[in-house]
Amino acid sequence: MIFLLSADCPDARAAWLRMELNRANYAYYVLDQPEIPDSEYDRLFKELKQIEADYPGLITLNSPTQRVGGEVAEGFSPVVHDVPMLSLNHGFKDSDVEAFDKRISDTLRNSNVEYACELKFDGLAVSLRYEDGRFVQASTRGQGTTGEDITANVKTIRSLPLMLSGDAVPKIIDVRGEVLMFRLDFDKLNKRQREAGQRGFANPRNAAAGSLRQLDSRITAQRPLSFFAYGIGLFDGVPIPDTHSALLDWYASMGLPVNQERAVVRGAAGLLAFLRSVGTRRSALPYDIDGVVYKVNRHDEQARLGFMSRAPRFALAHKFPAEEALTRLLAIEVQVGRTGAITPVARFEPVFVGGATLTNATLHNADEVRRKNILIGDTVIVRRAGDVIPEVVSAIKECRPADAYHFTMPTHCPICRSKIERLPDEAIARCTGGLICSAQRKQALWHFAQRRALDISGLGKKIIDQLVDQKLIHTPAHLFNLVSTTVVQLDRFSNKSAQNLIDSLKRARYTTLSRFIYALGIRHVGESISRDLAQHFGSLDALMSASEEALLEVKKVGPVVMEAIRYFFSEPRNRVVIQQLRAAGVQWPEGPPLPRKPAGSLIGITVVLTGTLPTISRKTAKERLEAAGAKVAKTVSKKTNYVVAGVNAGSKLIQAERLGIDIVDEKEMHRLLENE
Ligand code: 5U1
Repeated sequence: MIFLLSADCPDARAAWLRMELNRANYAYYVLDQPEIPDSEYDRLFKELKQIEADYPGLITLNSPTQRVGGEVAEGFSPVVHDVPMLSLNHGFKDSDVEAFDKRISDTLRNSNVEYACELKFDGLAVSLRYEDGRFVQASTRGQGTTGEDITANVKTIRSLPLMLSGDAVPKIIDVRGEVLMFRLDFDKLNKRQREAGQRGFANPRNAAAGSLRQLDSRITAQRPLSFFAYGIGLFDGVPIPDTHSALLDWYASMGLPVNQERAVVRGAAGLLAFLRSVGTRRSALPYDIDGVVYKVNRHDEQARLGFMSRAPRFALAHKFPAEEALTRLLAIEVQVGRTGAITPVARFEPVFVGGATLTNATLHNADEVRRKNILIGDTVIVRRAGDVIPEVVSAIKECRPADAYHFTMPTHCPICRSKIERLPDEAIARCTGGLICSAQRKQALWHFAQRRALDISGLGKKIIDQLVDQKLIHTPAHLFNLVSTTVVQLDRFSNKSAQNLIDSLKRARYTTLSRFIYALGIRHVGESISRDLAQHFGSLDALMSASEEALLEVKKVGPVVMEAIRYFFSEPRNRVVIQQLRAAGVQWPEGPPLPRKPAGSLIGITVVLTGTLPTISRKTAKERLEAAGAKVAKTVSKKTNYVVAGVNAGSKLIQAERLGIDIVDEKEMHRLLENE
């Protein structure tokens, strides 16, 4: 083997160096068992770099030198996931776990279901594509169907193999898992950041997220990120193991990092025992977790259970209770919302809880403050509800100081001095100032500019505050009169960013009817109702002049929503703003309303039946579906809308899962037949 070390044979030497360095990386980052000293690693690395500099043709995709980050990207391109990245249903209590196990046992008719249990990492879900064993792409989850391309950044994660090892390497595989930062690495990074005069990150999750979102992958390369694999998306070329636990073993055999804190158990008792055992060791783990995940172990059983909208029925995330902390309530102030809603907000002494420093939390409404019996001056328990939204849980009565006092709802708006009113049947008090109130104007503008509404990029809250406070705009229509010479005078604007905002306003003029309806900010009219209204009426004029009866014909529009729509369009001020927006060039394609489907119709829907249905034959199911207008196909393709799966469903179910098609059971099929 002497010739491998010879400098006369650079390709062999480079191959040997790559192998040695990759092995050292795996031993260090995955097995946590360093094989060679750092100085030796650095020496081999330097030598490989030199060979590659002298012979660029020898650079391979799996060379460890390719992890150091490359050129600066302008943005992240979208990546459509071939198999959607799902989320998990959540449970918090033992009874949620018992109900999960019962549901599964009943559906599978198996009273002793086998589960794979894992940790729920507090990181970011990513999908890694390997083709013929080679790492080719990494993407974020996004909203599940489309994420962002973060290949250059993920490539810098040392524990990730750039090439899968072993004989059974698939032609294509999407490995799903979590990118995270170990606590020690996080502490070191924050120390470095502060020493460099930069702000530290609040917690390891934020640090991991911030690192993955770097446009310059050379910066990511300096961030100590880790990865654990826990799932699969698209795959081709080799059959995958029968169980989830075997899938993870297979991943590990190919060199992918798989967490070893996992177990295969049976029944609810097994699941809860796993949770308790992890709970006792949680603080000793070197990374943050926020719970555990239970998955039905057998893949064929997973397939039989199918999915509910965005989450699989075969899995449950059991979250640990939110962390709580004590602090002192300094004040209860009120905030004015887009529709004038007055929300009491608790201001308290800063307190670090659940990975973030909290200083305030919404108290929702005056009744809630009374119900919780919280006085200003109290010592209160705070937490992050669902580990995100700050919440005041309760006051410690024993610590109540003598001068603690009750919150009273102001009679007048703190912003515009208009009267605050509370309708007898409403929990919410409202400022009656409407668009006279600058707080409501700001919120309305922000809502209007949101990505899901007119999508005016570059128009954030701070800019809206300035535009309103300096009386440069009053209504959304005024936005379209802005010129860059005005914008550039605001804080935080350069000539270029001012022009960018003007350009994005130009683009935002071309929208869709449903986005425009949503952007108007009509009470109770969210994105989904806006879509239904646009589809139903086809034009804004038709919607604006719709009668009560016509509005009530729209799916999801009941009396409350109907009233809100009628009230909005009856307001002369709102009609003027709409007119101004149209005059400013805001436009959308309009057409005749779409023909309404006859009741009970599944016209245009393609369904595939597979397996034995519990109560009716496949023949009867086919007849019923066809009678409702559905096409019943024999094979699953991208055109399939639903797969109805019964017991012993086979390859069609697996194909549906791979293509991300909605899988329903017989019960849901009956619901479809009734509702559509
Ligand atoms: N450990 C683990 N985390 N996690 C997150 N497994 C796991 N599986 C997931 C997610 C979102 O999803 C699949 C069950 C679809």
